[in-house]
Amino acid sequence: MTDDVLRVGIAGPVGSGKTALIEALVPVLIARGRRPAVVTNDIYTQEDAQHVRRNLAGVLDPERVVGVETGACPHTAVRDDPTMNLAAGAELLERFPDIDTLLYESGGDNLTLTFSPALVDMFFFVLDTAEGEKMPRKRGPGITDSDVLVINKVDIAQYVRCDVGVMSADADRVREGRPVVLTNSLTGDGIQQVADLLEGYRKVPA
Ligand SMILES: Nc1nc2c(ncn2[C@@H]2O[C@H](COP(=O)(O)OP(=O)(O)OP(=O)(O)O)[C@@H](O)[C@H]2O)c(=O)[nH]1
Ligand SMILES: [Mg+2]
Repeated sequence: MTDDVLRVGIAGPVGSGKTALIEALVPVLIARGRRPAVVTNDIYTQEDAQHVRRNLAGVLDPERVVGVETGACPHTAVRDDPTMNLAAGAELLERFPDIDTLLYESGGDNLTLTFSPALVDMFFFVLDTAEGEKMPRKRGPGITDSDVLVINKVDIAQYVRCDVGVMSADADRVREGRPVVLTNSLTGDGIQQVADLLEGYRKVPA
């Protein structure tokens, strides 16, 4: 794995919008001159990989999307034993040596999920307003320690009695200043800010 490839994990509860975030982020990264590729994780299927290929048709070469079927708990495949994901990333880089950004979507999991530092350089944790305003207060390493906390689906907050102001203030408090971004991944609101934070990440030289 070369040092000039930025490896980014994307985690969060089931259905929070991880795939939608990737589908919104990739075109923005490409417009900024980056050359991304995507590895998705599902337990039994290639569902998310197929979704990304379909939704990014004409934007991202479908060959640059690989679906890993973990067969086990999502956190096992990205934290405890990331062998399958490391192999998927290495295989992508071998086929497309120009890749400079590898996005790894974890399968949906609980608030304790983190990534192995052997697999990613930084990770985003995606919550959504429909999970409830309380979520940041529940903490967990995904919420407190991720490099960027994304609060997605701000558009539907009003329908699920979620006060986005409270949710984001609680997130700021438990994260002690680490970035929090409010997004609507279907319209692209907040995605430029997510891209800024990704591009602002600097690897510590080995
Ligand atoms: N209204 C609204 N819907 C969204 C937003 N982002 C995602 N969705 C919808 O939420 C549903 C789940 O989104 P996904 O992107 O599949 O979520 P995910 O976290 O990748 O799901 P898993 O990989 O299965 O854990 C889909 O129907 C999306 O269209 C958003 O910002 N606003
Ligand atoms: Mg997904």
